[in-house]
Amino acid sequence: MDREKLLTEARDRYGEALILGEPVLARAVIEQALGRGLSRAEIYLEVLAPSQIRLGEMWHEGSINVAQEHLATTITMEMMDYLRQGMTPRKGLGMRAVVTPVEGDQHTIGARMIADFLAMDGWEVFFLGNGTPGKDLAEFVRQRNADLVALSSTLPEFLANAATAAGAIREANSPPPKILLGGKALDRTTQGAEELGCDATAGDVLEAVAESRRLVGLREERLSLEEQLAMMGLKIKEARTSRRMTQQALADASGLDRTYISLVEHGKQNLSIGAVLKIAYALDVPIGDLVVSPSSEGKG
Ligand code: B12
Repeated sequence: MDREKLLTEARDRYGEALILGEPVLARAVIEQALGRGLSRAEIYLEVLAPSQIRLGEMWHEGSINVAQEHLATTITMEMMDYLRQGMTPRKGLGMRAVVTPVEGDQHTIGARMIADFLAMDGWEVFFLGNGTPGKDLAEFVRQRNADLVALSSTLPEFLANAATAAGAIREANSPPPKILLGGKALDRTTQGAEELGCDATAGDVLEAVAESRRLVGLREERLSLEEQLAMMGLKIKEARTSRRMTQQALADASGLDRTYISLVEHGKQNLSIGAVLKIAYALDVPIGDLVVSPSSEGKG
């Protein structure tokens, strides 16, 4: 079965298991997805994350209640624990990161994902499961001699706590670590990193990893071919879906096969320059937008 179909099937079945509140079924879906060759990172990003977000919509619409949402969130946390155990991190970077939701914010899943992807990237990561008061966080960061603090804020009303934490961290640490801010709250504010006392903001997990590296000066690090293809695949998929194109439409517009596009989007196809050009033209994006690497400049 094609990867896109495998992912869709895993997402649908995992979503059903969450709504039913069936941890055993959820685990079986994830085990089957792994058995069928989907990577742990793909399962994190394309099965667990969208299922949680869908769950939020259902809760918002009132089609599931708070108890069902709590159980489903617990199941996803358990699946993340399970997936994390089998992850093989890259060689150690010699960098330490503290990852935490901001004080008051109980949304921990996004922060946990950032922590896990940083760990996979070779960082030594301390994940503080719950929002920690700024002063205690600053002290912890000092004790651990962290190079980076990644703060996660889902609710905009807690962004002020990110600024407070950043202030406390800077006061207690000389030189201070780099401070990265992310999470859904950023979609609902016009405030930028600087106003919130942080060094940078980032959107998703891949950006978080790239931006973290840039902040601590790991600019020259090269991506492996596998990583570059995975990131390029995600960029292509992002550009295609934002243009509301199906894989078939992109295949037709680029003169490539749909199965080939599917492999590309999942980072499983080593593309020729010609194929990259065809895809860039069909999507009407500059080729440089598709070729990303952690060493490229991020936003400050
Ligand atoms: C699960 C959940 C909860 C759980 C959280 C449990 C837990 N242990 O995490 C509980 C029940 C506690 C909860 C509570 C509330 N919630 Co809630 N919750 C959700 C839900 C369903 C899923 C969140 C989630 O896990 N998403 C999946 C993760 C992977 O996505 P993410 O967090 O956005 O993270 C991604 C990025 O943002 C980014 N990222 C995240 N952190 C960081 C950090 C850095 C440094 C970087 C670079 C990137 C980054 O990377 C991640 C991967 O791409 C969402 C629905 C939704 N649409 O998101 C609502 C949602 C976030 N909640 C919402 C609300 C309103 C609440 C409550 C106020 C409800 C209430 N009336 O009590 C409370 C607030 C409690 C509090 N003080 O925090 C609203 C927020 C609306 C808004 N104003 O923004 C949402 C959107 C639901 C909705 N549609 O209304 N919630």
